[in-house]
Amino acid sequence: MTITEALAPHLPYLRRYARALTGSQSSGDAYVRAALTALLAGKSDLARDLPPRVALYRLFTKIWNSVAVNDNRATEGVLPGEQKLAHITPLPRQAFLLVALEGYEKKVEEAKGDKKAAEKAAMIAPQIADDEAPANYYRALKDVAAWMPKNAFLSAEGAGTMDIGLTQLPSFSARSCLNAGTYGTMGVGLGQAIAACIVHPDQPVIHLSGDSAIGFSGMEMETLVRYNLPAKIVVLNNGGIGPGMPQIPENPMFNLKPNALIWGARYDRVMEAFGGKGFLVEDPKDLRGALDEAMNFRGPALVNVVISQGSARKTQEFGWHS
Ligand SMILES: Cc1ncc(C[n+]2csc(CCOP(=O)(O)OP(=O)(O)O)c2C)c(N)n1
Ligand SMILES: [Mg+2]
Repeated sequence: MTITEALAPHLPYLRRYARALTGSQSSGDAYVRAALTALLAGKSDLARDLPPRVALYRLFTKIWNSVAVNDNRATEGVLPGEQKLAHITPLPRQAFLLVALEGYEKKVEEAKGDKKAAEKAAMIAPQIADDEAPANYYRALKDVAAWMPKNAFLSAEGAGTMDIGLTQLPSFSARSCLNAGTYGTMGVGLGQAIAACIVHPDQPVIHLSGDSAIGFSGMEMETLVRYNLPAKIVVLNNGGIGPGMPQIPENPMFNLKPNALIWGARYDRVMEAFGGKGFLVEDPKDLRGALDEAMNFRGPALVNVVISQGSARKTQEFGWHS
C-alpha cells in the first residue's frame, strides 16, 4: 500500500479537525496541505510505530504548532461554536478537539491501562512462579487456568479465592462466569454450578470455592452425586475466611481467631462420602495431575488444595481494598 492509499481514508477527518482547530475550512486546508507537502517532499516523516491515522495527526500537529501557514483567525463560514473555540488558547484547543471530536482520550486511557496491567502482571509474576508448598493463590490458580477447558462454565465463591480467581481464570464466552458478585453473597456457589450443569449438560462446569465458602453451600455435593452432575470443584483451603491459624490452639474459645477454620479440613472426603471423587493436594507440583484426574472422572469431583496462610492478594491501591 502506498503512503497516499494509507492516508487517504483519514484525510476527511483531518480536514474536519483542522477546520475546527483553525476556525475556517480554508485555513484548515492550508495546514493540511502544508503537512502533506512536507511529507511528500521528505521534510517530515510519519512515525512508523503508530497507526497511520495517529501518525498523520501527529505530523499535522507538528506543522500547526511550528508554522504560521496563514491567518489562524476565523475568516469565513464561522459557526458560533467555532467562534467560542477561537477564544481557547492553541494547546488546550488541540487537546479539547482531539478528545471531543476524534476520540483520542480513549486511546490515551487505553495506553495508560496497558501500562498499569503490565505493572500489575510484573507484581504478581514472582508468586505465579513460586513452586513452594503450600501453594500461594496465584500459583494454584495458574494450574487451574491452564486446565480449564475453553468452553467451561466458571462458578466462583469466596473472598480472596473469588476475587483473585476472577482475575486469573479465563472466561472465553459471554455469560459463562457465575459468581457471588459485588455483594459477595456466600451460599450461591454450588446452586449456580448445579444450574449450569443442568442447563448446559454438554459443557464442563468448574466451581472455584474458598474453604469458608464451601461451608455455605457444600452440602449440595450430595445433589451433584444424586443427579450425577459432573461439576468439578476446586477448594482453595487457607484455613479460614482469609488466612486462619496453622493449628487450633489450646482453649480455642479464647485463643482461636474468629475467622479461622480447620486448615486442611478434608472437604475432599466429604465429596467421597457422598459418592463423588475427592483429591487432596498439599504440594503445587501435584495439582495439575489431580485436576486432570478429576476432569477424567465421569461424575462430580472435588480437588482440595491446601494453600499458604501467608498468601494474599497483591497490595491494593487503597488500604481498605486489601
Ligand atoms: C451470607 C454471607 N455471610 C457472610 C459473608 C461474609 N463473608 C465474605 S467472604 C466470606 C468467606 C471468605 O472466605 P473463603 O471462602 O475461605 O475465601 P478466602 O478469602 O479465604 O480465600 C464470608 C464469610 C458473606 N459475604 N455472605
Ligand atoms: Mg479461606
